[in-house]
Amino acid sequence: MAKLTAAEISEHMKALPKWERGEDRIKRTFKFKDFVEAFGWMSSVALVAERMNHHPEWKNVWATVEVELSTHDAGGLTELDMKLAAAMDVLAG
Ligand code: H2B
Repeated sequence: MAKLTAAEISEHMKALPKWERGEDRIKRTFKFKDFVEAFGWMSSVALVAERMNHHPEWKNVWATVEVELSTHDAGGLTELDMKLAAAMDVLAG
């Protein structure tokens, strides 16, 4: 999986307005009603991530989940990060 160019990343970010761009990653904080909603969403995302063989870095504190996506094997952002971010947005409703 090839690292995206700066121009390609900018293009993808238009479809991911709630995500913030970091140096080699994208980040978003998701807020839910309570812990069960947050953990339920994480469980749904986990199944997608496993199917993609692409896994998030995330931290859950009660109803909040802080997510960072990066492709470690590529040392930066790839299409996989953009696809997983879009899937997370859809699953969050
Ligand atoms: N997830 C992410 N985010 N980046 C990777 O480079 C990656 C992964 N690589 N999940 C996969 C697993 C790899 O380590 C295994 C061996 O397939």
